[in-house]
Formats: sequence, C-alpha cells, structure tokens
Amino acid sequence: MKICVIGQGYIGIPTAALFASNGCDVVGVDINEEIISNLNNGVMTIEEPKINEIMNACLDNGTYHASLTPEEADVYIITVPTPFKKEDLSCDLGFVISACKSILPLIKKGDTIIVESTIAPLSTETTIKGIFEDRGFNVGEDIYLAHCPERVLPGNMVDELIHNNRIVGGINKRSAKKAAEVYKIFVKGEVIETEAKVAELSKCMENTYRDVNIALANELAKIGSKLGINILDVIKIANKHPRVNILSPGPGVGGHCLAIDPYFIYSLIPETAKIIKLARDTNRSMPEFVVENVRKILKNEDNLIISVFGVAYKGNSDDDRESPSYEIINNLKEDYTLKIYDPHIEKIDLSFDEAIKDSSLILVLTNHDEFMHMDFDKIKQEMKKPVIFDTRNIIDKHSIPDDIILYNFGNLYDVE
Ligand code: SAJ
Repeated sequence: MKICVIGQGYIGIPTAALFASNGCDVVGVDINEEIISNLNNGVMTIEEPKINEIMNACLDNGTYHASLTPEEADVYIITVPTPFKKEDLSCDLGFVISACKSILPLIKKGDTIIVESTIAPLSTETTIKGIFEDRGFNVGEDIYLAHCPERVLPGNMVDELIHNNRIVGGINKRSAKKAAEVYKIFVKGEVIETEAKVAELSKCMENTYRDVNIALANELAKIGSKLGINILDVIKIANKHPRVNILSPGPGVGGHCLAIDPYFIYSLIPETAKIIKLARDTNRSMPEFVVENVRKILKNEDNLIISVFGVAYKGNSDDDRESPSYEIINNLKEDYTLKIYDPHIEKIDLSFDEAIKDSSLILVLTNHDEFMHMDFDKIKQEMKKPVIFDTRNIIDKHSIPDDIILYNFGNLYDVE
C-alpha cells in the first residue's frame, strides 16, 4: 500500500514512520525545503523518543522518503496545522484546504483520504467533502473520506500511536471501514468506526476536558495564594479520594492542542460553551499571575537578572508552540535582564552556569527533568541571591538546602 502523508511535523513524522516500518511504501510531504532535506538525510526535525531509529531504518530500506510535492498513492493522510483565527477564534482550515487541493490531480477512484489534523466539528461535511465533490467525485462511493484525529501525547508518541484506541470518523460507513483498515496496519488498540462529526467533536472535547481540569487546578492555585493555604498539600490529599484527580497548576497551558482546540467548539456556539471559555480565560491568565508574583518576590530592587528556566511548553520536549513562557518573558524583559536557559531548545545556547551567573531569581517555567535536581552548590556560589520560583512545582522542598529560598504554588502567600 502506498501512503502519502502531507505535513511532516510533530504528528506527520511519527505517523509516516509507523506506516513505513509496517510494510507500507510512504512518502512524507511538506512545503518546507529544509524539513524535507533534513528528513531525507536522516536528520529528525522533532525531538521524540524512538523516532530517530525507526525513521533511519525506513530510509535505509527505502520504505520512506520525503518530498516537496505529493505523489500518487492509495491513501492520503493530512497532518497539517490548524491554527485558530485571531479575529473570531474559529478554526483556520487554510492548510487543510490547500493540502486537499494539492492532491486533487493525483486522486483516482478507490483512494482513501484521511484528515488527522484537529478540525472544528462539522468541517468534514461542510468544507472538506466539497473540495472533492467539485472535482466530480461521489465522496463515500468513488473515493473514501474520513476524519481520524490523532490523540497521542508528545514524548510518548510511538507507544501511544500503536496502543491508543483510534477514532475513525467516516463521511459514511464505507469510508469509516476503509480508513479503519488503514489504521489496523499498526494500531493495536481498538479502532472505533463512527461518523466524521462525532470524531471531530470527540477530539475537540478530549482536549477541552483536559483544559477545563487544568483551569480548575490553576484557579485553586490562586485561591490558595489568597487564603494562605498550601494547595500542593490540598491536591495531594484531595486526590486520595477515589474519584478525585485534580491536575497540576502551572504557568499556563501551551502546545498546539489544549490552547487552541477548545476555541473550535466555543466559536461555533459561544452562547452555550460557557465553561469552555471561562477555562480558557483562566488558563490564559496564568502568565500574568506568574509575572505578578515575580515582581512581588523581587520588589524594591533594580537592575536585576532573572534566570528563566524553560521555554518549551512541556517537560522534556523541544516544542515551544503557544508556550506560556513567551508571554512571561515578554512582560518581564521590560524591567529585568533575562538569561534564558532551555537545554531542549536548540536556538537557546546559554549553559546552566551562564544562565545563573549573578542572577537574583531562577524562574522555572518548564518541567524538564534537568530542572528537578539542580547543582545547589553552584547556585549558592554563582547567584547574586539564591532564590527559586518553581511554577511547575517540581523541585522537592526537602531536597534543597535551607539557605536557598524556594517559592512554588504552595507557598506564594509567603511573598510579602
Ligand atoms: N498542563 C498543566 N497541568 C497539567 C497537565 C498539563 O498545566 O496537569 C499543561 C502542560 O504543561 C502544557 C499543556 O498543559 O503546557 C498541555 O500539555 P499536555 O501534556 O496536557 O497535552 P499536549 O498538548 O501535549 O497533548 C494533548 C493530549 N490530549 C489529552 O491529554 C486530552 C494528547 O493526547 C493529544 O493527542 C494532543 O493534545 C493533541 O495533539 O491534540
């Protein structure tokens, strides 16, 4: 089976890798020349465990190659970004539409087209189907169309792609069946056949569910700091209830999924999707909450250096899309000298030693493993004042010496 995967990013690369390593002939397509030449030379453009080895084996045995233009195939899988439109928060289908148009000249009867990109509910029916109908195809009969959203967690993509359940939302039953056959090539989880619109809303709602739950944890952090209660202890204890699982508060919600997908539902039906919007607003307010507390910690002092630890939106990842770190950095840089350190982001080249030199605060914004256990002797020697504000609550307060001050979301009320 020949598969053409359009969009070689965080989802397209692992998806292509798994099909190629399971006996398919795969071409990975992207409009970015640098990505294509890197991929063809075995240089992975994303940081994701296991992908390097799989892709290099597929390049060697010829089951994968990357190309700037789509090639004729039996199955076309679209994994391009779907940002939201700033003006009305709706789903911007621009990249999906142009990906569909790019394969129009290649499509023949019997082909299957799968959109994996997250799209607003009803998009397959109202927008995508029409692109192929305009070309004269009877969609669902001549060619098959399905929305099969990915649900994998960055950092564990290969295992999740194989073992997670997969939703396959066909424009009709035949399309769902055809697309399901494709995923059964490597998916060991359940392959669930459903309607395209059910798959669309289910995907958006899964990320919304997580966003709303994180918002609750973030609201709790603010409540604790006002009431003088250690909410990290509250979360630990409340979570001992068998049906309670409060998530972790943090500096905000980043990434290309949780920070965007809830808006796809909200913008369709704002008068009803109230909790969804409030949760987004709460999570979006967290960078400001962090900045306010940084200012309180450092008040009355001028010309200060802050060591900002972490630009990636989540731990052990090089992905900085929609990262709340940027809003925090942009706000703080007006009044402080910032030394930014992130061992996972290539374009940031400061070392730990350089980043902490003469600094008055280490501001931990990402939960990278490297930040959990730092060299405390060096911190005491090199910093102007050894203070850490851990917005990810990853540093164990018992692990640090008494002469280093540690703030986290459990004791912010101590900041005068
Ligand atoms: N975060 C918190 N507190 C938490 C958990 C997460 O503040 O307790 C923050 C993270 O630091 C990060 C953001 O939320 O900034 C999102 O991270 P994440 O690990 O929750 O999720 P993503 O965006 O990396 O991946 C999500 C996953 N969706 C769900 O768990 C419902 C993944 O399964 C999806 O495939 C992915 O979105 C996607 O592509 O849609």
